[in-house]
Formats: sequence, structure tokens, C-alpha cells
Amino acid sequence: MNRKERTKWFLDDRFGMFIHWGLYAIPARGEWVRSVEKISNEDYEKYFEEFNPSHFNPKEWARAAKAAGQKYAVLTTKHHDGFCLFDSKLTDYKATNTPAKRDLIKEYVEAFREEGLKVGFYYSIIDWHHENYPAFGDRNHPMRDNENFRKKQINFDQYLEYMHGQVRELLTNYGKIDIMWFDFSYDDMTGEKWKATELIQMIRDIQPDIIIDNRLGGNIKSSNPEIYAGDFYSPEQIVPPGGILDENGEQVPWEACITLNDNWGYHSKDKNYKSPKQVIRTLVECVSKNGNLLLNVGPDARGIIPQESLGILQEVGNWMQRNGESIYRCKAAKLPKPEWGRYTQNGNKLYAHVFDRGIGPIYFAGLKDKIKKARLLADGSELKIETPWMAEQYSDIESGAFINLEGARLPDENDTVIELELV
Ligand code: H79
Repeated sequence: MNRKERTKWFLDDRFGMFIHWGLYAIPARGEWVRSVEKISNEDYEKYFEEFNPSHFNPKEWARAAKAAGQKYAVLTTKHHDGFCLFDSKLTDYKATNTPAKRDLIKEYVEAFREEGLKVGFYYSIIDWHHENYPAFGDRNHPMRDNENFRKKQINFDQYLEYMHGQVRELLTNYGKIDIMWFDFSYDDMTGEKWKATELIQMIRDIQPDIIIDNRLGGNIKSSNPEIYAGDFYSPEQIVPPGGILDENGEQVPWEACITLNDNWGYHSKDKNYKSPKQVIRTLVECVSKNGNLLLNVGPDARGIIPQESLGILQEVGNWMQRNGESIYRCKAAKLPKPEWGRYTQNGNKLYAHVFDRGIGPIYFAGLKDKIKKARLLADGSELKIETPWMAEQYSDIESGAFINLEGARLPDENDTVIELELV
């Protein structure tokens, strides 16, 4: 399979759930807490001894994802702090040895598969816990100010063996895995520093259909990318303004990962949540530029997704239930961005996402005599194409079409979608 074939389902599905969960849910100050507060291994150890997510129920996570209209998920099997949610034979630093006493990745995979969702693994190639991970080269390492630690002799090859071995475990012990999400290369720690070619060959050997992000390094936008350059580009906390094109001007698959508040891991005081409307419009923006949205939740130390996040997911789900057709299997339309919102398209179905209605009829530049039928996607009601009074006096009128929405307000303040069947 080539990249295009591998990523077909991914680009059809468009919307996934990112889950950041680990020991850092206990201090509840975000997943970078060890680095930001320069916490030593010893001081962080208490969270390992305490980790006991009494309400962990991945079926509930999966149901929330499904109800939101998400089609796949990616969970942190190990974040930068090095703690493993899975039962790795290569370390003691794993959920099995905490009061949780079990392989949480196994339960996640089973629960999400059961709901019909595709399953992905996030795996941090950075590891602040492993004794052979170089603190000296990592300006964010929690022990960066500790002279002894920085000068310690390490054997990086042993870390690579560990890292490759864990990836092998993850891709061998849990059945078919759909996405491998590495995080991340930096400075000269990139590509072959991770023995990336060897790693990719092993991955493709075990899971030939898996899709892999672009964070092992290389240049995914090259016309001749490295084998480890990945299947999709992974912009973080941004929707790339013009989408992503390679050197030949061809579309590169991409997925924007975005938090719901300002942290990936659970943060008890961060209430800076996006609104459902922002999330819906961001999803539409991604699809209108040929991209996916991977929307993050950070379950707490009990294993519960914050109430605020669940509320947002629910409202996004209400919208998706009626308007999902304008997202799944859709891509960018070959029309300029309209004044009132965005377009997505699937074959001869053009979806007009009206964010900003203004007053009066909505104008569709370039679509005169090109619209066979128009309906409100949410309820299927027909919309008439009518040329307004004295329209011949307006510029552009020759090539455009008008649709009149009854009433003063948009039927859906989040995003009113008009389905246009093109001739
Ligand atoms: O897993 C999530 C992040 O933890 C990870 N990638 C996503 C998917 C990520 N690692 N690094 N970065 C994102 C960017 C680095 C941000 C930093 Fe900072 C700025 C590190 C130190 C300064 C943000 C602010 C984190 C700590 C303070």
C-alpha cells in the first residue's frame, strides 16, 4: 500500500479524539509539569505510587467520542515523563505496577474497537525517565539544571533499543492498530538519530496498513520524502492557513491537533475552554482545507473526562448528527472562500457552511445555473433559488446565485449548512 491508499479511511473520517492521560493527571497542572517545575524522578515517584484511576471506564470515553461524531482516537501510551499505560516487559515504570494494577491500553483498545472506532497510539520518543535518555541535549529535560545528571555517561543505543522494543510491543500485543503518533523530534535529534528507517521498516512489517505521523523527522513535503517522513503532517494548535501542499503542489494529508482548554493533560484550574461553536467551525475549517481535526481531552486522576469537555463534545455531536454529511468524505471545494463562511464538498454535493449570514439573501458567486437543488442539511427542507429585485444592478450578478433563508436569524448559530446539489 502507498500513502494515498493507507490514508484513504483517515481522510474520509476527518474527526478524531486525542486523549492525554498519565501520572500528570494527579498533580493536575498539565502534562509538562515535570519539565516546567523541574521535578526530580524521586519527587515524581509519589504519583506512580498513587496512580489509581478508580473511575477509568474507556467504554464511556468511546461512547463520548462516538456521540461527538469522532471516528478514531489516539491515546498516550507513554508521554515525555516516560510512564507507560501498557504492560511493557521492558520497564517497571508502567500502570501494571501502580495501584491500578493492569494494562490500561488493552482496555482502551477493546473499548474503542467495540464502539467501531479506529484506534491510535501516541508514543513519546522523548523520555525524561529513562536512564539512557540524554538530558544534556534536551533543554526541556526536568533535570536540565542538575550538573551531575547532565554529565552522567549514557548509552543512547540502549535507549533506542528500548524505544524500538516498546513500539514492537505496542504493535504486536493489541491486534490491528490504525495510527502510530510519534512525538517529537527536535534540534539534531531527528530522523536517523532515532534509527528511524529501521523503526519504520519494523512497523510496516508488523502493521502494514498503519498510518504514521511526521514527527520522527524528514520532510513530508518533499517530492521524494524519506521512508520515515510519515503519512500525514501534524500541525499543533493551529489550522494551517492554506492547507498543506508538497513541493509539487500536491495535497499532503494533515491533521491539526487542538486542545479544548490550554493544556493537553488534565489541569484542574485551566477553565479556558473553547466554545462548541469554535470547535465546530474549526472542524469545518480543517475539512475546507483538506485536513482532519484531532480534538483533545485530558481525563483526570480518576479517569474521568472533565465535565466541560463532555459538554462541548455533546454539542458538537448534536451538530454532527444532523450535519455530518458535510464533514465525512468531504474535502476542499474548488471555489474561493465565500464571504459568509466556508465550503466543503463531496462529489456533486457542495456544502455551504454559513457562519455569518448578514441580512438578505445569501450570495453564491460563480454558481448561477449550476445548482440543481438546495436544501437545509439539518432538516432536508428545500430552499429556493431566487434572483432578488433589481439584482441586475449588482456587480457579479451574471455569474452568481441567491438563496433566501427565511427569518432574521440563522437556524443554527453554530453553523447552518446548506446542501447544494450541483448540476
Ligand atoms: O503531547 C502534546 C504536547 O505535550 C506535546 N505535543 C502535544 C501533542 C508537545 N511537546 N512540546 N510541545 C508540544 C511544544 C513545546 C512547548 C513548550 Fe512549554 C514551550 C515546552 C516548553 C516551553 C508549554 C509551555 C509546555 C511547557 C511550557
